[in-house]
Amino acid sequence: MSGASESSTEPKKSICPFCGTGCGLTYNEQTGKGGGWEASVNTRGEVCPKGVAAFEASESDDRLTKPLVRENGTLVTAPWAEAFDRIEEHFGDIVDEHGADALGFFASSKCTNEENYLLQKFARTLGTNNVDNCARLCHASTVAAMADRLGIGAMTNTLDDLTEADAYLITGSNPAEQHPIVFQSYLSQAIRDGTEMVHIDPRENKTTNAADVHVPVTPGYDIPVLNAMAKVVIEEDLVDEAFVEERTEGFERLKAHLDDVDVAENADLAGVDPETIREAARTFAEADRAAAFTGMGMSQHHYGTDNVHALINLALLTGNVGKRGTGVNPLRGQNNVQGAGDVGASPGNLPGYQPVTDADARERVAEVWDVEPPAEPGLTESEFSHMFGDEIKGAYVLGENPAITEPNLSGVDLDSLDFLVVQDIYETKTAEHADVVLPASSWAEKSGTVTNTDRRVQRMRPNLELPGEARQDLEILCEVGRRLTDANFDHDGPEDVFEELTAVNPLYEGMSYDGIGEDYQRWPYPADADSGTDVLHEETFFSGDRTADLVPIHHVPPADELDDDDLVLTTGRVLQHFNSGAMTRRTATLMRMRGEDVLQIHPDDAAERGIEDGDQVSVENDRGSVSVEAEVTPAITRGSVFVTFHYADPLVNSLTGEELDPVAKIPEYKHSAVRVEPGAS
Ligand SMILES: Nc1nc2c(c(=O)[nH]1)N[C@H]1C(S)=C(S)[C@@H](COP(=O)(O)OP(=O)(O)OC[C@H]3O[C@@H](n4cnc5c(=O)[nH]c(N)nc54)[C@H](O)[C@@H]3O)O[C@H]1N2
Ligand SMILES: Nc1nc2c(c(=O)[nH]1)N[C@H]1C(S)=C(S)[C@@H](COP(=O)(O)OP(=O)(O)OC[C@H]3O[C@@H](n4cnc5c(=O)[nH]c(N)nc54)[C@H](O)[C@@H]3O)O[C@H]1N2
Ligand code: SF4
Ligand SMILES: [Mo]
Repeated sequence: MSGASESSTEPKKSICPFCGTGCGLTYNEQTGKGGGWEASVNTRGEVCPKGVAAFEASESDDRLTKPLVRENGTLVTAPWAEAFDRIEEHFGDIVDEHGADALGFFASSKCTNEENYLLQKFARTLGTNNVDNCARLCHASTVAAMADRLGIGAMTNTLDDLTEADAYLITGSNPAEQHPIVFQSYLSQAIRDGTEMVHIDPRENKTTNAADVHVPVTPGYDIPVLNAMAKVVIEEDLVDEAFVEERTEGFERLKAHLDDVDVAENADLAGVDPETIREAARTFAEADRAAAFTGMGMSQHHYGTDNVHALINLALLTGNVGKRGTGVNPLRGQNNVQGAGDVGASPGNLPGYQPVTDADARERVAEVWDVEPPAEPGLTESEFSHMFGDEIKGAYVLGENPAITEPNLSGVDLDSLDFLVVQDIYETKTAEHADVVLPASSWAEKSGTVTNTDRRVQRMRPNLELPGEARQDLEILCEVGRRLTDANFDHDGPEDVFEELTAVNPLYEGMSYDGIGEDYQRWPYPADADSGTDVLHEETFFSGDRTADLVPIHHVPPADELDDDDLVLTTGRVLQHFNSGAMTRRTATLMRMRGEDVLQIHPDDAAERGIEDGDQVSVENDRGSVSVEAEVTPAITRGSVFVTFHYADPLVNSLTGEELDPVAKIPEYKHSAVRVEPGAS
């Protein structure tokens, strides 16, 4: 099953390892670069710069080629057997001494469905539900709100039908840079053909350039904006009365709540012009079909779930759910973050979002696993990463880089763990703290399935040989599973694991490796159309109900209070880097593009502090401090500053807080109080 045996000189059709768009990508042997094939999403074979660079990340000289173990404080190379023996011994000891709940498992949205399925099976058959993936830091709040209201947390619509919308409301999302092919090949085309667009974002960025209305919200003040928009919809008779009557409950209660909302007051709170809010509301509500897109600007707050509830209200009030060209559409982040959740890499859910608390669901998986999973929901990664050295004694990190990406990093003490295993393709900042480092397979060497943002399950195929002694992620997970649990981990490859997955995951039931072929199968599967159900919630909501609730949502203040001279720090992304930068910084193509590890600051805020464009500034709060170059620009709203989290230096997550959303346990990456001063800190 190794990549080597499956790879041949013929380029294979695979799927891009970066964002959730899910473009088809293949290898150009002459140039070593990625090129698109005419796949289901990038139908003309178009790809963005990250797709072009994707193979360079795999061919980097920095790849791990041998297992490493910690000897007298330093990591040294060791045979595989030695690495596995140490994991078996030390994880075994932790389980014996403290119980399996003293372990935390990070699954990987960079890995396939099969690999994530095996990791959660490993954790659960070892005896703990403490298994999670980066969706916790990403769209967990979106998923929670949508599951609560509509019955399932995924894009309601598909990229294809969304081109039929007459208006887009894009909030807290910058698809021009973060989902470039979604933007170029779907949204921009529609915009060129007349679809109007509202962009709610504290910054003017490449997405804003295509907007008809820009609402430059102060980070953290989306509920006032969305409630004010809902108020305008009611005031100006823009409610879809037939839809509200047939498909919703609770209109009077919401209306009573909105009666108390003052558009001008909310606009003032959010730092925007009331007329801009009115215009945004009209653009959305007057359209025949209007689609909402939501991203990290909405989800990454300690009331991220409520933010999305407020957005769902707006979509329901205007009858924009259950039809082509409408809906509430979270653009999913990593290439397989949708899949990692679908296959159960989450502390509360078994595969297919079946709650671990459901005895029947546990029994159904136990029939296949021969071991029953624990009944209590586990800890989320945002929780257990801050309990290292206390309740949590050991951790297994599959393809994540928490040393850079978790919030409030001074509270994440990797060195206080009794035992840390890191399974990655490079010696990352996280791996530097490990007791055992396992050299794994990159996307370019593996087979398996990944699920993109609009619920398409597609197949990856290997184009490169594994470097050195690196092994397939899937083989490694089978070995640790065999050594430490009583469950069956004798899988002879991804197809075999996928078959087991389809038996325990009702959403994937009926899919097959062969059936997917070079195309895709969309969940829920099977459906009316051969390739799956396209638009969700058409006749009934996914919950099975004909109606969804309209719910009053109140503004919740951000966790950090601002002192007089404080600015609001919001963090995010740029086109040429990806998350912790582990892959993108190892590619010549992307490193030639400008780095943009700069702090965007408004000219008035800069002038008040004596800061000029290009100056080194210190950004600090009670949690930490970083030095970064200032970019003085009116693109960022006054009172706020923006910087990416792509670097170990500046380590931006030394500044972010760990206040969590009570429902989704997502941290507040998008609002921290900071002092910004000239000079390095
Ligand atoms: N190039 C690139 N592409 C990526 C990634 C990457 O790292 N680089 N990462 C992938 C991943 S994992 C994810 S999750 C997606 C994320 O994709 P996006 O959701 O687009 O991610 P962000 O850039 O974090 O945030 C989006 C926008 O929210 C705005 N924002 C900040 N605070 C607020 C607020 O309080 N309210 C509102 N309304 N907006 C706010 C920011 O200015 C930013 O433009 O991208 C994926 N694609
Ligand atoms: N301040 C701030 N912090 C944030 C965010 C923010 O907006 N602001 N966004 C959050 C979000 S949305 C996300 S998704 C997280 C992302 O957080 P992480 O998931 O921790 O970030 P990545 O850099 O994507 O880490 C992926 C790791 O997987 C490894 N890898 C890649 N391919 C493979 C493979 O095939 N096999 C194995 N075994 N390993 C592989 C890479 O080398 C890398 O170390 O960050 C969160 N943190
Ligand atoms: S849009 Fe996303 S999936 Fe497509 S090539 Fe770019 S990074 Fe890869
Ligand atoms: Mo993400």
